[in-house]
Amino acid sequence: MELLNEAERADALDGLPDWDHDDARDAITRSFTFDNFSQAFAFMTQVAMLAEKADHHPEWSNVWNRVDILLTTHEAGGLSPRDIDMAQAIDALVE
Ligand code: HBI
Repeated sequence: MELLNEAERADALDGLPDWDHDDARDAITRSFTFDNFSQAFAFMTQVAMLAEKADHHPEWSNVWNRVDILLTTHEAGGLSPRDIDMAQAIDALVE
């Protein structure tokens, strides 16, 4: 799996306005806030099923109604198209 080059990364991030680039990790991050823990955990369940299907898993944490997600491709050592695809699929869950 190939890393995104700088131009590809810039293009991808233009299409993901709610995600931030973590320079240190070459990762993308987004924080989601829900009304309560049940909604947050239901969202995590949906993301978990997407992740299993894609064999591409988030680094994440949950505190009550908040879910923080970081995506990067470990085997590539940074951002790859798989992260962009996963971010788009996650965004579609909350649109
Ligand atoms: N998830 N985010 C992420 N990055 C990976 O490189 C990755 C993964 N899930 C599974 C996976 N790689 C496997 O393909 C390998 O660890 C075997």
